[in-house]
Amino acid sequence: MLKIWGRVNSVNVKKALWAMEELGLKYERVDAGMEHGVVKTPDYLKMNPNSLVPTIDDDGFVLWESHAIVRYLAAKHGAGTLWPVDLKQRADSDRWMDWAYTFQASLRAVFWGLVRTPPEKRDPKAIEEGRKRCGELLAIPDQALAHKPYFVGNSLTIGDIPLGCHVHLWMRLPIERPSHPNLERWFERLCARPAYQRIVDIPLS
Ligand SMILES: N[C@@H](CCC(=O)N[C@@H](CS)C(=O)NCC(=O)O)C(=O)O
Repeated sequence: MLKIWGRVNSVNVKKALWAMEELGLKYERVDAGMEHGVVKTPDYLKMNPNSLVPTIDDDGFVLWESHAIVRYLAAKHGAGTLWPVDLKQRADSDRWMDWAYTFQASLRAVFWGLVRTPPEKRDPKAIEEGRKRCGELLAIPDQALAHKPYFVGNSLTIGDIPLGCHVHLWMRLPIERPSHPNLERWFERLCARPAYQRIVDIPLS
């Protein structure tokens, strides 16, 4: 039985869970991280020495790093759907997976500042700088989505998954956002997917 450790409000756990749900996999989830603890226990550290979530155990095969998990599960269960079989399409989807980290680096200050920091401890300058930089960065995927519904063509692939989770935070934060019409349409498409509704589009916390 596929097992995953991670709290549901973690953006990186969401990537793995969303992929699992899109692939129709049965799994058991164990709450771990932040208030749930677990990640510093000797047993967990044996699986994941980073003390971070997510971690999966697939019949004895233990894996951490959310993007590696998404790639592994998609390659195993989603050839031709989440996992593009064409080499160039897969490289394209890999590129967007990796680019999600570029966006995350700027989004972090905004999300943590507004959602996980009490008002009296917030750093408004860092939040505003992050917000502006995120707005600039998102012009890049907005342009890429000008003539296609998903990053790699006509259907959802691994290329949409990490950014789909980070962009959700961006879209749901109480902030001013510059207009990115293609990206907004892509986000609406994600929001129409039952798996995205169950896993990703939940209240920010
Ligand atoms: N690069 C790692 C980062 C994992 C990570 O930073 N996880 C965060 C949650 S998003 C975490 O474990 N934070 C500590 C905690 O929840 O206790 C991945 O993508 O899996």
